[in-house]
Formats: sequence, structure tokens, C-alpha cells
Amino acid sequence: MTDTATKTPERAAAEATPKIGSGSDAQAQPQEIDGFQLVIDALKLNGIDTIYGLPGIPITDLTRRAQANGMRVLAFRHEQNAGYAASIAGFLTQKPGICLTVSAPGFLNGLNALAHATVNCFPMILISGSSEREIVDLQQGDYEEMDQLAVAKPVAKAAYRVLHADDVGVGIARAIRAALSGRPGGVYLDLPARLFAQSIDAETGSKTLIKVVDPAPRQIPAPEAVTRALDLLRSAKRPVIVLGKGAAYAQADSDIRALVEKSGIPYLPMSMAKGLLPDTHEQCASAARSFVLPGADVVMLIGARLNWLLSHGKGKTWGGKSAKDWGGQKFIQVDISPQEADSNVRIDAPVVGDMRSCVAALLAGMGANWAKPPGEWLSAVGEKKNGNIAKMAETLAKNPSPMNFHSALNVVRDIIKANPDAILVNEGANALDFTRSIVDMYKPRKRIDVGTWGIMGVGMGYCVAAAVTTGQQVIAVEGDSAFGFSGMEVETICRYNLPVCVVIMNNNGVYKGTDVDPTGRDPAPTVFVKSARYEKLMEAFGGVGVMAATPSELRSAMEEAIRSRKPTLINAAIDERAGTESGRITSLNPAAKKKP
Ligand SMILES: Cc1ncc(C[n+]2csc(CCOP(=O)(O)OP(=O)(O)O)c2C)c(N)n1
Ligand SMILES: [Mg+2]
Repeated sequence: MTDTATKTPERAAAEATPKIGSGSDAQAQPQEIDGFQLVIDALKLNGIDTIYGLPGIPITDLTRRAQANGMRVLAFRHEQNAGYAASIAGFLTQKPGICLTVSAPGFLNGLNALAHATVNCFPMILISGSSEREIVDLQQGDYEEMDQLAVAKPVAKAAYRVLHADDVGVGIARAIRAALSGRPGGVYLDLPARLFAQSIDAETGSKTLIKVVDPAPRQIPAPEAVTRALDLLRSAKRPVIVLGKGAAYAQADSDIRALVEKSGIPYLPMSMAKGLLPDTHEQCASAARSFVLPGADVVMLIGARLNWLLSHGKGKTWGGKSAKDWGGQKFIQVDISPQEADSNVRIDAPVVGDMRSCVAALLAGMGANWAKPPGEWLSAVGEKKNGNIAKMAETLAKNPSPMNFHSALNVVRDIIKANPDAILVNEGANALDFTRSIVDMYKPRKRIDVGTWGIMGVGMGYCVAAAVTTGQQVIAVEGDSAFGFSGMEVETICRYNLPVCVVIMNNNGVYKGTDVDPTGRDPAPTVFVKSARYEKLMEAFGGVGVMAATPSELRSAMEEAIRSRKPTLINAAIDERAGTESGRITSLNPAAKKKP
């Protein structure tokens, strides 16, 4: 093991400090710079100013020194939450979010978030300290021994290890490029303990650092691909546009809006693309989704993949007769990855490039006299949509006792309408699906949620990163199960005094709270302690906790949270019978059909 194992972190810091090259007082001898400082300098040189992590051997001093060097170092209670924070910081800022962990167990805790970042195309770098290479490779049983690079590779977009101080600059540069360029993703950077203590001549060291030039180069779509796509779109009788989170990530908001509006085509935003145009926009067809998808003849996907969330572009959702049947739509797919097209169904007009360049090219190609879609299609969509909105309004106006998802979310809907800059974090099953359909978003990148995997546990990590990177009020609508995955981070939220208001939709369990163990021995696997007082968790750390049994109690608690910007947790008591199994995706649940 390296000497880091035998030294206290304090001693290691004291010994390392005089060696800092940049920023320290001039000394008589040639100055040296160590691995810790090179990592910090390399990150700072590339405009990275925030680290989400959890200290311990061998990276404790890295966290201290980063903070001393002016970086924001946000320390979490579990690496997974730090990782999710880093991943969503990447999505919100277009800079790689940095998650910093210790070796093996800390690394593994962060790994889920790395995979999540890769799957969701969020730029993130997981930096983990690791143990002594020679001992790890001979499997001699080092402290926290693990071949982390090998473990990370299958779930990362790229994975690198730096062994020498003079390679730190290259290592960080490669990680940044890999995370940001092309389709963004999660990158793993392995930094063995011994690297941090290595010292090299400061001047030589500083010359090894790389400020990455143009880390996400534009990828201009081929003109003939743009023409082919526009020809197909022009020929459509019943077109629809689907906006995905790739479109939201691109920060090409005004061009995307202009494209949709110029086309006159009804559009559907995927969950995290909600708000790219306001959900109340007249072309928004969310409320008529089940009419628009099977009815469409041409579909233009912008930064949206035809994965399970779009039923793979086939089956009954798309008007096919069976699960594998194509509905017969023609597809235009605007995507950054040339490999995305034809992944599920035939793509008739792939447009490959970065979203910003593609949308600009499409917009230019549409010219001044683009004909809107046939009125028949628009009025059919409008009729369906207005009917469904009216039905929903009736449901939302009800005030049942106990409160249900609808009456509670009617309040959240009003609060977001009044505070359109607030960021909405959302996870759960029913708590997710109902919020997505009931709560309108008005601005881009204001809704962040469970993403491609429908993953539980992103909640509090997302809250921290959203508050820190944007400075905006954050509102988290959490299922009571979902909240449990990251609940301890309410301490983190209180520690950094972040403007986060967590609303727990407490229906006593996963999906609902009514299940029972048929043998009578234990609580059912889906059920929690009834009427749990989650708000006390927030109070334990100095935040505000409120129990809300009615919509009016929920409304005043949320208004107060926003007014005060204090960390607040509102425990909204929801009828435990209100939810459905798996929320909206019951059909994916093999057990649901043969329930006991
Ligand atoms: C990491 C992870 N583990 C488990 C699941 C399975 N799962 C989907 S939703 C859910 C929780 C749903 O309960 P809750 O958050 O209380 O929402 P509700 O439907 O009750 O509103 C679980 C455990 C998951 N999606 N992700
Ligand atoms: Mg629940």
C-alpha cells in the first residue's frame, strides 16, 4: 500500500501543501507540483468549478485542496446521490458534472450514476481514487482492492487511468472530450492513490495541462439529408414532431421553438423535453398522445430515441395490430449519433448532427412559405386534446378526502404556473406519471426526472445539483418509496441551505399502501409504515417540516417554502388506495396479470 494508508490525511495535507506549484509563495528551490494540485488545476483550467463527492482515502485531500483552491465541493452522504447530482449538473450546464469517490465501495456506489449518465446521454466524469496497481493486479488483497477500470468500462462511454503526474492534463482532457463530444455520456477516470503524492517540477507540470479547445464540436448535417427530411415532412398529411431530452440538452431553445411554430405541426414533448415550448402551447399534443401516435403518417423525432418510452416505434401505441407490428409511419430522426437510426424501425430520413446545427439547417431549408399541415388533421388533434383537457379539469376540480394524487398535484400545477423558473424534480411511479401529465412546464430544462431507466433514487441528488447550478427554487415531487432511496441527503440540503421544497406523495408504499401479506405474517413487500412522518427528517437537520392532509395545507406550505427559500419537506398524505400497480407501465409488469 502507498504511504497514504499509514498517514493521517491531515499529515498528508501538511506535507503536500508546501509543494503546491501554482498560487503558493515563491521559494528558493525549484517549485514542485503534486498530483492533487495537477488534478485541481486541470479541472479549473477547463472551467470546472464544482465537485460532487464524498471524501475518504485516497481523495480526502483532493476535496480539501479543491475547496481551498476556490472550487465548490459538495459533500454527500452516499456516492450514488453525488453521482446523480453530477449527472444532472452535466445535463443542465453542458459541462461534465464531476463525481469524486474513494476506491472500491465508494466507486461502486458511484457506478450506478455513471451508467445512468451514459444511458441518458448526460456528460459526467466519475473520478475515483484507487488502490495500489501492483497489488490490485496480482490480487494480493490491498485496502479496497478492485480493478475499477475494468468494472467501469461496460457502463461508461469511455474509461481512462492516469498513472503519472505528467499525464494528469491529458487524462482530464480526454475525459472531458469523451463526456461532451458527440453523444454525451458518463466517463470514468481512475486515479490511483500513488498519483496524488507524486511531485514534478511545477513549471514542467503546468505545461502538461490542456485547456480543451472546442470540446463538443458542431456536427453539421449533410444538406441532402436535410432536404430528404424536409421533402418527407412536406408530403405528410398527418405529421407529428416528438421532442426528446437531446433537444432539451442542446440549449437551442429559440430555434427549436421557431421550427415547431413555423411547421405548424402538433408536437409531443418527452418527459424532460416538457417546457421546451410551454405545455400550454396550442400545438402541444400531449393530451392527445394516444390519438396522435397511431394517427400520424410522418413522425419527426428531434433528439428522441425510439426506445421503450416510445414503444419502440411499433405495436398498438403506433396503430400496429400486435406488439411487433409496425404502424406504417414514416420516420425522420434528427440525432447526434449515426448509429441511432434503424435501431427499432426503419428510419426513412435520418438527419445526423448536433441538435443545434440540425435544427438551424432544417429551419433554413423550410424557407418562408412552409405550408401548415392539413386543417383536417389539426382540428382532429385539437378536438381530442381539448376533450381530454376538459375531462382532466373536471378530475382536478374535485376535492376528495383523503387527498389523492390529482387534488394534490392540482396544487403543484398552480405553484409551477406561478413560479415557472422553479425546477421540478420528479420520481416515483404514480407520483411520477401523474405529475408528468398534470403539471405543465413553461420553460426549457425545468423538469428533471427518472429518465431512460425510470430509475428511483435520483431525487435528492438532482435537487442539490439543480439548486447549486441554477440558483433557482427547486420543487421535488417524490413518491414515498422513491424518496427513501436518497432521503438522507436532506441533511446535505440543510447543510448547504438550499432552496429545495420536497413534497412527498405519501400513499404508504410502492404504488399504493393497501397490499397485505396473504399469510398474515409480515407487511406486504410494497407497503411501508403507515402514516410515516417524513417531515420530521427535515426538522432533524434544521429545515422546515410540514404535514399536509389537504390541498389547502399543501398550497400554503409550498407557498411559504418558496417565499422563505428554506429547505422544506412537505409530507402530503395521499389516499393509500389511489395509485395503480407500476403507474402507467402496468403492461411491462409480468406479475400484474396474475395477481394473487
Ligand atoms: C433503482 C430502482 N429500484 C426499483 C425500481 C422499481 N420501482 C419503480 S417505481 C418504484 C416506487 C414506486 O413507489 P412510490 O415512489 O411510492 O410511488 P407511488 O406509485 O406510490 O406514487 C419502484 C420501487 C426502480 N424503478 N428503480
Ligand atoms: Mg408511494
